[in-house]
Amino acid sequence: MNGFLVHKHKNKISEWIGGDSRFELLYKLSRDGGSTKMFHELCDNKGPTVTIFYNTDNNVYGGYLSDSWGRSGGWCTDQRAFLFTLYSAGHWKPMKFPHIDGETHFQTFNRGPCFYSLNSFHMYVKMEKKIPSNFYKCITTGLFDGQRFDMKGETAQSVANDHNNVTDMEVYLVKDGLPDEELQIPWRDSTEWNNKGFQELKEFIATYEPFAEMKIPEVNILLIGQAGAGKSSLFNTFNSIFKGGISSRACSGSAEKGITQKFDKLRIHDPSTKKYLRFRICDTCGVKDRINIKNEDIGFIMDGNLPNHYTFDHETGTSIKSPGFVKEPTMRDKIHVVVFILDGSNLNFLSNDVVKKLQEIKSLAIDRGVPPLVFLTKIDEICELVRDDVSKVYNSKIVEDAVNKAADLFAIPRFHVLPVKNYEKESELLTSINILALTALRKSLMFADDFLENQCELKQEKMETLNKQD
Ligand SMILES: Nc1nc2c(ncn2[C@@H]2O[C@H](COP(=O)(O)OP(=O)(O)OP(=O)(O)O)[C@@H](O)[C@H]2O)c(=O)[nH]1
Ligand SMILES: [Mg+2]
Repeated sequence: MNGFLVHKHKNKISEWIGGDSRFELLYKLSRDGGSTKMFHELCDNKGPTVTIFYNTDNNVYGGYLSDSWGRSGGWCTDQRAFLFTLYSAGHWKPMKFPHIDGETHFQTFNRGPCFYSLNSFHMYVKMEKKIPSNFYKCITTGLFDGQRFDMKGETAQSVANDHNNVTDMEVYLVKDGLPDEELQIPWRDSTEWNNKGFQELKEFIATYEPFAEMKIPEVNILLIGQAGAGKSSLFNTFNSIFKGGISSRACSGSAEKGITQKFDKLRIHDPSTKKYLRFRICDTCGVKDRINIKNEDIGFIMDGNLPNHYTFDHETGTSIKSPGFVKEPTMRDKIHVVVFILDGSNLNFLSNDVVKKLQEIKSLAIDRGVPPLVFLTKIDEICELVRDDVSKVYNSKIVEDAVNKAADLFAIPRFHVLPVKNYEKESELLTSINILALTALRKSLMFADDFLENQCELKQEKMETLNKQD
């Protein structure tokens, strides 16, 4: 069983420690059990470690120790120790809480990892079976009390919601930096990572036409996912590839309430043919924890009731009285494939609310016969190998694990999960990024055609039944 830390988290912790570090999972509460005997067997005298707590409210926090853990010694001082937080209620908010002075941690045989003001358990902690998630009740005495570590104004309430009930806790050994593991045999076949491979994909997409018998001008690809997962950036990535340079037509970025608030059906112009490509990318606002796009609104989108550039009203929702509401949508208005955009760097920390919402949206698609796909973004943030060279994506064990995790989360086959890396800081196009993005786009066009073909068959069957009745 792998740990939850991915490149982005390791990178931040390495930066705090100072220098490149490699992390090796020593102990995992849910895997190894909550006994201090097991913790000491796996972690004692190993060298510097980082301990991470994952609490039930999606707060992720922990502590770093440059000394080894041990069974004796009582209160000790490690001047390089620090506490930190990575996520607050599922949101990436990294903060380091450095040592001020005095003792930093307690060494004894009958405690798990014990920092001054961040303690785990005495002797034994058992798993409590609760809905929505099982948890381990860790110690809260003096939790983040700011006596030994500078909390920079943060408190037990702001960091951990005033409790230490964790779904898991992990201890990693911190070693000097080495690159992430590279698989010799790729976990998925791919086109060749060269200009020829890219041109073939581009040609496929440039000449794509929707399933002929449906007689629609273009297919509609709906992008849906967490706020900030990279939906608008994905459109920009596709657009940049055909434009031949980095472009930013759909607004992307970061904001608490999400950047995109409208429903836009965006087209891409191909300057080589001076024509629009035969699909529209339907960009929506992101799924969040509280204020959220309503399921009825998603249903309206899928059924083709919402006009282009529709602005959502999360309080009142949409009705047939909403401006521009399409009362009698035809096949050309409908969504033909739904693509869930998941932030690969955040997969282990998705809140239950967001997962539930995304699963509900998947059911809405399945009910309508619309095929779902998952695109996993920000893979450069989870794997160093991919960050340095995107063409290594299928040789990355970390990306393979993330793809498997997303497939499990959505209960879909893993070949329906496609990793992508959006243009975000690059100033020029890169063949490897283009190939990965167009591979994903080609798959969504093929899925859209499957949907159209199924609809066509259903229509024909209906006609035949009617003819028989006549
Ligand atoms: N490193 C990296 N950053 C990315 C990637 N995709 C998107 N981003 C960044 O993530 C942030 C959010 O991207 P957006 O495209 O605005 O996300 P969105 O899903 O449209 O967000 P909302 O409209 O708010 O729902 C931006 O700062 C992007 O630059 C990626 O593949 N890798
Ligand atoms: Mg957006």
